[in-house]
Amino acid sequence: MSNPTQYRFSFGPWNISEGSDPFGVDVRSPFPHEEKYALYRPLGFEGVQFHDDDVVPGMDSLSPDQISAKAAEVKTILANQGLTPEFVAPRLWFAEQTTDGAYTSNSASDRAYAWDRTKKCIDIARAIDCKAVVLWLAREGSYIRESKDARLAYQRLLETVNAMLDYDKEIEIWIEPKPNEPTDQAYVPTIGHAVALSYASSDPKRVKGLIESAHALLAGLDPSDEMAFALSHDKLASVHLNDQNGLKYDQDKNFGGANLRAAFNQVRVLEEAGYGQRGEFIGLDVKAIRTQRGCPVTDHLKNSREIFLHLVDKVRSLDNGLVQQYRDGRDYEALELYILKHLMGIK
Ligand code: XLS
Ligand code: MG
Repeated sequence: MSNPTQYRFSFGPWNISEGSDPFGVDVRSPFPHEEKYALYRPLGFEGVQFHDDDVVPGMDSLSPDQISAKAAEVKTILANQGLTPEFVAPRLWFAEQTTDGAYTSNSASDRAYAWDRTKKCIDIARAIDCKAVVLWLAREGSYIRESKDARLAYQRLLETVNAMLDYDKEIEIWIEPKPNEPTDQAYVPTIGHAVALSYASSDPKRVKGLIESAHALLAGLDPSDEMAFALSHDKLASVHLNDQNGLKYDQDKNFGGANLRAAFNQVRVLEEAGYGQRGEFIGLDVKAIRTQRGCPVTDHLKNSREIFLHLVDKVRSLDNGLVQQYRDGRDYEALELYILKHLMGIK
């Protein structure tokens, strides 16, 4: 038996204070980005998830030298705070050129913008000593099916992945699927799509997946099964644990906040597979409850981490002999009662 996994945790600066109600008054002010790094360690986190412009704000209008100088500054801040950059993701959804998609846009000049931005993102990742680039393919999809040639779009996504692998021979690409929002239908909605892209790529070992619980739920799928699928292909590079109450807007709720049993099963699948033993992070992508006041607002991060660790205890104290006995006897009624009582702390 290997030693119990010492989990390490990450989140992105967009998880602090942001995420207020788009249909109501602002109940909390934004917290300055540069001051967020000092909050990580005290909250129990050592990994920082980045978008490229979290590292270099306004990067589209900066020269390569200005970009390197800013990235070097952030690298020093991270080192001073004892933090590790987990990944950098190109933010390909706020620019005018990405309105109709980035890599799959119908416009050649928009696609050229997306590729240029992606190269800059890889350069920024390398400049802060990070070898992972996350592709959350936000706008790669359609609002009406006839607007794009979907088969061509898939080819373009694969060409982009290959071009990235070729541009930098060491980076890994972690594809984060999501089925909808902002588009009506996204082209890479599930981890199965991401894994297929990986195998089709020119270097499958360097193309993996990142599974966000809420995104799997929005696809009508069980996050723990999605994770198990990726793990069975050794393609789970990271997770974004959070929760989601049914098929509605992307809620990024606290981990376990909507379905504690589903959260337990995600932890169980990760723990049973030894996820984290090779340094993989437990990433959280949670937003504070929209009505929450304060500055900075961070309790959702601390609490989601705490719930994860309690669930690790629940997984480790599960009587696996008994589970096996119920499986062997196909007594799933007894198994379900045992699981529910175990979660409630009833003997
Ligand atoms: C949005 C995504 C984003 C990624 C990084 O839903 O989850 O937060 O993790 O681009
Ligand atoms: Mg995410």
